[in-house]
Amino acid sequence: LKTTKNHLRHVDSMSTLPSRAGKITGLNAVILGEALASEEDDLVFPNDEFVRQALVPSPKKYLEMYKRSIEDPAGFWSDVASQFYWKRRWAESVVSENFDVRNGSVKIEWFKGGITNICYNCLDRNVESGNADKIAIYWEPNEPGSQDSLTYSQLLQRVCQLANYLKDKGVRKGDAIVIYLPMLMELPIAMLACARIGAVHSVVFAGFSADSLAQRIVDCKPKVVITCNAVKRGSKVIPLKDIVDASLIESAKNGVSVDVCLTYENESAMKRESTKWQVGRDVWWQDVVPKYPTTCEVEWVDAEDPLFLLYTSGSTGKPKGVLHTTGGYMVYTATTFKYAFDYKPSDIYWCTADCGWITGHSYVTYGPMLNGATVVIFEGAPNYPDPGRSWDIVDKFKVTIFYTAPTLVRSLMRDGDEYVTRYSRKSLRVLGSVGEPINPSAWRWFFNVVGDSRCPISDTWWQTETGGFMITPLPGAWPQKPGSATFPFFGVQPVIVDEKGAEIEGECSGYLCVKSSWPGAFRTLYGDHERYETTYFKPFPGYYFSGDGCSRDKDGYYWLTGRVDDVINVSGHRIGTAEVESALVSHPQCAEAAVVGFEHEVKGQGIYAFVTLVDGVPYSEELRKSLILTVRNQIGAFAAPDKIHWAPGLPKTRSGKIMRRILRKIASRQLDELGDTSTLADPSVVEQLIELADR
Ligand code: 6R9
Repeated sequence: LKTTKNHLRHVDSMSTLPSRAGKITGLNAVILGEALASEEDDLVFPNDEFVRQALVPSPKKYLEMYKRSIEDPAGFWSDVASQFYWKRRWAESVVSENFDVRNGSVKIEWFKGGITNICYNCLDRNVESGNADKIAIYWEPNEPGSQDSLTYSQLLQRVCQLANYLKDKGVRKGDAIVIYLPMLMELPIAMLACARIGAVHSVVFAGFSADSLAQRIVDCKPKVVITCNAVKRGSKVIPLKDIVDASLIESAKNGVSVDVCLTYENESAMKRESTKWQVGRDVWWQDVVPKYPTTCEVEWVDAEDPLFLLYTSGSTGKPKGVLHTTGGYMVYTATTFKYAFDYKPSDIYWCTADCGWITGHSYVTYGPMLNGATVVIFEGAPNYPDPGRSWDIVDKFKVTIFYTAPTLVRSLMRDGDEYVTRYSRKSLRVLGSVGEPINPSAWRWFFNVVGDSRCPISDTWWQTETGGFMITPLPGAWPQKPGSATFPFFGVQPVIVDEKGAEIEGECSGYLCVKSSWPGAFRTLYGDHERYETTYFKPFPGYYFSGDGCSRDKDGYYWLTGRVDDVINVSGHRIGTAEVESALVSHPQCAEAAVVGFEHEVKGQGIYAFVTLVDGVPYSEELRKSLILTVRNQIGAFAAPDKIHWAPGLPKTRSGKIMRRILRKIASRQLDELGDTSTLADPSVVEQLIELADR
């Protein structure tokens, strides 16, 4: 209770937020840019017109709702949950949790005993309430010039056909299905079909290599793998089915064989005649699925039954299977979507994330569709055929809410304003950012150039583990500070702790933790509850530890400062340094590798690898390329190191621990800030590394 009170005090400081000075008028949004003491004092106010129509139009309204969500979570969340369809209402206790490892095993349950189905709530509920003919999905293919769309009732029919097919193949409640698809409409269709029959989907981003896919297949043992033959990204054709074939050979070697590989023929990328085929196992989607009935009984599930598994990177080489359940996730993604984007039924919403990441789960598929929103899905790359493509799509579909990642903002910013300003973008009203901290200059460009200084930016901080937004602006509710994710969402109690796990109050920096659960929280790591507790609940007992550093300023705004563990964030993609290291050392000529992140102008962070070669092997350009190729093959192109630094030795402590602190400094060329190297087993390796820095 004490921390809750403290937290409410932080939030209360908002009621004394600097108010808009009377002298500044006439602008849509007022930017107090000039005589700033620091970024903390840089306030961007929402314009009056926006505030008038906003769902949460003032700090006061937010505070009222926020206070209730903290003081009476059960009341607050059951009111929200009642807007959904429940076959049977949950039992007496809305939430039951043990959040403190010191009191036994960590357990989180929301709406336990409630019986529902998230696919039903996304589709049937919208169809039955008058939205049958509303567009659910606009699909924009890689090549400009055409488009496709599905209404809510058409989407429901497609989902039912696939659900019936899967049932026919023996898929039952609780069975896993791996989905390895690019951004075709079939990707959300597949997710929703699984949810409809209670199967647990595990979407694997279609940029992952055969080895990474195999690793995930071996872990979750799916009954069916759903993929397509190929995809075109920009001008490049990627033969996805070949990757799946290789991964299935690899999985079989590890004792996991998959009976059915349902393959969508993505004709524009590759004809079926050119696709390699294993008769008996492989089935063309178009040959079987359309033959099934367009209605399918819903499998009613408990709120705590698993909905999906999504593998994410941690600080060891083995990806973690983050498990989300049904009821709490449903309520949480729907509510966060609605408030953080100030969603109105007339909005056209486009999130550029791929469904292979959590953002595509919560904010391409579930959150928006639970609200009956119209969602744009784009198959291609944002710079093809040119860097104006995003704005072309915005104008084409009259997108009102545009949600993307800082890496895209920075790369478009580099391409020049003219690619933006040649399009109207008048439809836009809310912008969003996710994946990594957005630097104030990119924020400003996004705000001024893309949004014509008219659209608030929701810089949403959250994680695969949190299921939905945790710290985020509510557009229209309060002034923004470029680079700050601002304040916690309803029901979320962030705390900042020091190394010892003691909560720090007021203006401070430290480790970002969360006190007590929220409905969208993950419930375990698949098959490894112990790792769940060790990673997230043991570092600071009593709290969920996010792995992020954070500071809070004098006005109570939160500023995320990046990961504090061995996870790096490249173009918003989470990559464990250990995963890249283990790929590198699998190369026969690599003896040892240490990977760190370094600041990268466009990607946010780049991957910097120190590599020690096997004795007697000389450095060569060819070897450099072959090392990079190894990582591409084992993890995926997005994890390829930007820099290989030859290292005759690595700086290690006497107990053999690599001192990454020193490697980070070398990677960023802060050579006069190496700090104390005296505890190294062999301090001379540092000089050698500096000598080889630009080789
Ligand atoms: C949603 C998502 C999670 C990590 C997280 C943090 C970083 C995400 C951010 C942000 C600053 C934001 N992160 N959003 N940092 N500001 N708005 O990206 O999930 O892939 O699990 O990554 O991303 O470091 O810990 P995930």
